[in-house]
Amino acid sequence: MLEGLSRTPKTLPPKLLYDAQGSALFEQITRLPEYYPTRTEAAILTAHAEEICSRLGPDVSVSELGAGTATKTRILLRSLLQHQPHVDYFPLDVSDAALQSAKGELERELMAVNVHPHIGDFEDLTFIERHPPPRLVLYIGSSIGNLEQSEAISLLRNVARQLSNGDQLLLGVDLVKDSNVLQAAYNDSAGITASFNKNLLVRINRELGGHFEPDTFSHVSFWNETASRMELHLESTCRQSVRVDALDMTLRFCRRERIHTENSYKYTVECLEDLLKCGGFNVEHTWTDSHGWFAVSLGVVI
Ligand code: AVJ
Repeated sequence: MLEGLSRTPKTLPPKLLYDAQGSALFEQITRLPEYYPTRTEAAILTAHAEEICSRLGPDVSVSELGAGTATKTRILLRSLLQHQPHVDYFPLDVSDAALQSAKGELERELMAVNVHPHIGDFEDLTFIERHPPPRLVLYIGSSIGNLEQSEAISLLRNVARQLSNGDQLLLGVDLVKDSNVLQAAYNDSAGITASFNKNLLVRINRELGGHFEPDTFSHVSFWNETASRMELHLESTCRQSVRVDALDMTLRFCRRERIHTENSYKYTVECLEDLLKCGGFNVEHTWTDSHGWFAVSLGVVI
């Protein structure tokens, strides 16, 4: 927080959006009529779960980066249980609350899945290597879209480094599309995305003794065509100073000054497949939906 708020322009990493409240708000976003990514990816997984599972190694263990409540993952696990009697499932997420909900729901619905939650971000991925091979790593939900291209490549290389011959990665990314569809998805009419974004200020207030007045900031989102990304910002509606006690810091905002809170990069299928190759994987297959809005790729470690 200190590092990001000291920068010009002020920038905070999107993983900070996911405290318990932020994760709950994101769950609400996934159910919004305008937010197409979750339901589109779920439809791809449902339509192709059998084919995906038939391309996997025998008796895989499954790890997942940024699993959240693992709602979409259940589609795959259900299908995987047609191929193997048990699944060891290792979800990683920054939100303990989301992981607890994932574990509860999964163990209730799929008794042959053993859930081993792991709280953390993507800085330490050595937990993957400790799981029994053959391995399947899930990185679905397009959260790779939060990363700059160079960061995305290093993350994939880091994943590949934990894997052995034949281990696989299933990667879900959001695709470039009509900017009106994108704009609506990140600026929904019910204002849930705005609350999700502003929750970052509420979190700073609660956890760091911040004195933000969330109502003096507005949610700003737009499509940056040159960079191929949606951008989310919090924009100060007035000139103001905000004290953050635990950081011993007084933040100064000009009117209209922004905190950059998130990028959500959109790919083409070609860029997605290049990304996988650069990250150390051979592409086995890519599935998309009928609109070409979302893509899921299966890669095998080189
Ligand atoms: C969780 C990163 C995939 O980029 O669409 C949704 C987060 N932000 N609405 C996305 C998000 C605003 C989401 N990811």
